[in-house]
Amino acid sequence: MRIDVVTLFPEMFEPVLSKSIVGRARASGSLDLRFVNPRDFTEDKHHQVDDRPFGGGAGMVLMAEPVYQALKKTRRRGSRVVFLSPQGKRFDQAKARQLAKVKHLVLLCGHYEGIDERVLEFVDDELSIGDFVLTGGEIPAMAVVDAIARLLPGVLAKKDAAERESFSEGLLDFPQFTRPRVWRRRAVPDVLLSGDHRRIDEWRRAEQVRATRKKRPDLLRQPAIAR
Ligand code: 9D3
Repeated sequence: MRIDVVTLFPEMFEPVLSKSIVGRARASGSLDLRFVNPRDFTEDKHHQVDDRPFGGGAGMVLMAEPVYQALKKTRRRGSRVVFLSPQGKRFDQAKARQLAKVKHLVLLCGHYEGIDERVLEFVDDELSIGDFVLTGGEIPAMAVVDAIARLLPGVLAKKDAAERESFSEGLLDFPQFTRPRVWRRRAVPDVLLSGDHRRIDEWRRAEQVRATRKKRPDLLRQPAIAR
């Protein structure tokens, strides 16, 4: 899969997306991740990418032309252009699965107060990562890349494949424990040391339901097909 991120701040991404599973996905060729800076498509001597909003108001608006030129250079037939914006539909695991099937994704990051409305015509999808205000679309774009990368074929080990599906069951994870067996007088539940995998599976399923009821009761009232 190829992902191009259109951003005024490409240098924000590499320290995060060169590590861990995303870093491995890129090194192994499962993910080709590149960056395009609208500033490189300006022709004036100050490389201006933003300007004051018509009608007045605080902050700066990303200008249409540098964004349009960056998109024009980047998109091809069959590309999916996603704009990260506080006005977007909520990005969730169902959306991650859907986007992981796309051959070429273009993630457009806004910054400042937003982007000139007239470039939204060149956008297929507008997504938010939640109802809170960030300073730009870069961190949301990193979250989207991360969520997609781990779904690409061959990125997670075989034994993690079921884990990869876990959110789609609509329940939270069961609790995890590792060595030592007793830590500061707190013991690991005996069942996990029993070697009885039927009992372990039953215990884990019960804990999933318990955790979901306690932490995210809203998930139990939602049909799992939405995920
Ligand atoms: C909603 C606030 N807007 C009206 C005052 C101004 C504004 C604030 C912050 C416009 C853009 C931004 C930058 N945020 C994003 O680009 C963004 C975002 C977010 O802030 N929260 C959750 N998801 C996303 S995706 C992109």
